[in-house]
Amino acid sequence: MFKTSSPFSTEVTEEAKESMNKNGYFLIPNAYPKNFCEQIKTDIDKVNSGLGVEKNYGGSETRIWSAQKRFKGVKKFFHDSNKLLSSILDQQIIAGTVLAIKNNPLTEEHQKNSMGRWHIDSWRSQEKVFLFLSDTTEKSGPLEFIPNTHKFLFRLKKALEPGFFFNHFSMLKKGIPRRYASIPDKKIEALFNSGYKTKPLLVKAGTVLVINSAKLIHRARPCKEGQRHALTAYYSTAKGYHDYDVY
Ligand SMILES: O=C(O)CCC(=O)C(=O)O
Ligand SMILES: [Fe+2]
Repeated sequence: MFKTSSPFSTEVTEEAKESMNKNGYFLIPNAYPKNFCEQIKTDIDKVNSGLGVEKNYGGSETRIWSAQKRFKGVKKFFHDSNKLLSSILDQQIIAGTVLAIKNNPLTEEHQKNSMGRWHIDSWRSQEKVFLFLSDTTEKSGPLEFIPNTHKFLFRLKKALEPGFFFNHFSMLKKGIPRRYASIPDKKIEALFNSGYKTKPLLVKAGTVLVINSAKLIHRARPCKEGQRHALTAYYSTAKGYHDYDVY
């Protein structure tokens, strides 16, 4: 039923490598066929609780970790993604976990969860490979990021700006090193006013994104209508990070 060959040609892999170095991301449309995505969505919809399953934002977001161990299609994506990223980084690399995520619209009482979502994932290097399983729209809670925020000079300047990366959100858990840094919405508004633009990923199901999510400022836009399913392979995470024995 599934294609066994890799969906990423040598050419695409070379382009991805170049674009990762320059832009911190690369998009690959039509990497997987629709029926491949639909099967994984059906698998995801059957899981609602158990080991390695989280509900967030008032139940509007379901996170299923170690999805490569649960679903056949995700296992294929995991292998393809490992191969792709190993070529991009010129080193053998294996995802620590694959997250399967499902977003439903935020209910009225959870509207506060639409704020405070912009962040970078880590202060260390971190790459992620996404496979979008649903067509995304402005309203279905697409991943969005701000191009050029991965650049060294931008990061240096903002690391020195009070309240940008180092602010009350990111200082909340005293003594525990935060894996990601939240950036206040007001600071993001100021960025937009100074000419930076958001790039919401309005894509067809089957699109793959490679992104350096430790550098590019991003968020999942709050879902207002429709539904969004996606996979994310996590690289360069701490050992055991959201890796569950779900065989
Ligand atoms: O769900 C998404 O599109 C992004 C989520 C995210 O940025 C994260 O989990 O770090
Ligand atoms: Fe993130």
